[in-house]
Amino acid sequence: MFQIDQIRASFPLIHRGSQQPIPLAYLDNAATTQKPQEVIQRVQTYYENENANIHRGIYDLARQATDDYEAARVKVQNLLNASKTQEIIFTRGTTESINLVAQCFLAPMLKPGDEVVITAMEHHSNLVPWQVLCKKHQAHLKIIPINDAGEVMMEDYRALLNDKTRMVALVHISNSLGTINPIAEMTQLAKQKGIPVLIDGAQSVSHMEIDVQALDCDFFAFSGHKMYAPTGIGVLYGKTARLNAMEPYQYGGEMIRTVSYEDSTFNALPHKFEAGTPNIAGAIGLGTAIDFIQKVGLHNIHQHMDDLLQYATETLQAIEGIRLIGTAQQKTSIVSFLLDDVHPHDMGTILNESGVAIRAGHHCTMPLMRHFEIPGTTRASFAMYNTKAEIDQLAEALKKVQAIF
Ligand code: 7TS
Repeated sequence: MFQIDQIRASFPLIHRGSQQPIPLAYLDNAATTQKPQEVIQRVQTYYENENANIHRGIYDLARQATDDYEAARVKVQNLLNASKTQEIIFTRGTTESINLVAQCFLAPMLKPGDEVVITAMEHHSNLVPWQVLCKKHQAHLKIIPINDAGEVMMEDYRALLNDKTRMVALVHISNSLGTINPIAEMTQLAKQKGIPVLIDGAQSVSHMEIDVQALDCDFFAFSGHKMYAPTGIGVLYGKTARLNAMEPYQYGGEMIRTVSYEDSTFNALPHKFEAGTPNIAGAIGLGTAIDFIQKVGLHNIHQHMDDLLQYATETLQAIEGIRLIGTAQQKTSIVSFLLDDVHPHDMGTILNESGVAIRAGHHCTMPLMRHFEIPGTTRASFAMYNTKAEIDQLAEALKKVQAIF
């Protein structure tokens, strides 16, 4: 059972915010979500009772910390349905996961004339790493075009895949438009030609079930902080064969097997990619966030997102002067819009005074904004604790904005 009151009570910041004279409507969840008490408590417990460095101690405390850290890895493995625990690499987040693949997987093989394919709606972190690499190697970054609704044009995508394509990198859910891309079909099309695929799951992993084996993607990246976990922790999933064939990302402790002054050998997966002391508390907190999500149920969360999206779309469309940006058939949890010719930043300021926390700007998708010929949008993005009342609060605030301008 999805009990919204109980869920809201589980998030201290949401609970306190709702008791303010002007209640807080936190609608910036695509940027980062709030954290449930269980996650906050788990991190605190770790520091109070369990803190030790991992993978090296022989005393109980260090063993416990290692076990907890590795147990979190198993939780991630289960969340993604990865076949092996060693395929889960802890990183700082989506951005680092993508950079790791760009530098350790693609860079060593990229040759002049090669091509990398991405969509027109990528977050800068799934665009700039490939762009820089392509420039360095005289390769070409190819962009899958989108239609006016913000959906990828599948025929153009098919036509872009050829024997020069070395990598396809796709956002699962657009952080600016809410579009759910048909990544299963898109991955399959690339795999039929033997092209490796990375999926940016930053916006999807907290809203829908992911099965990396069914998808058959080579890499899948996400951030903990957008799924109720602490900042500074994220994941790169990679197929064993891909990860084994790659050079290490960083060099130092943890990732070595033997070191002499002349030479070093490197550790097995996943440690080969986790140089230095990792974010132990973050990983453990991520494990607790996964437990929390699974207790609520991803299916229930997805359903709630769809309900909120539908309500928000109807409510906003009823306001004269609203233009929605991103009207894909397959869409979830995010509404981006413009109101008359009010600049999104001015709007954000006035909404703030009404207790509405919302993002305004280009959302780290500047080329996408250029595609729509707009400077940016105002964006409401939902999480499991959001309500229709908060969408009403947004709508009322927008009417105030209209009255002022
Ligand atoms: N990919 C997508 C689709 C994202 O939405 C984001 C962050 C990232 C990658 C980068 O994630 P990070 O955790 O490494 O920073 N998106 C947003 C946003 O929409 N507003 O703030 C951050």
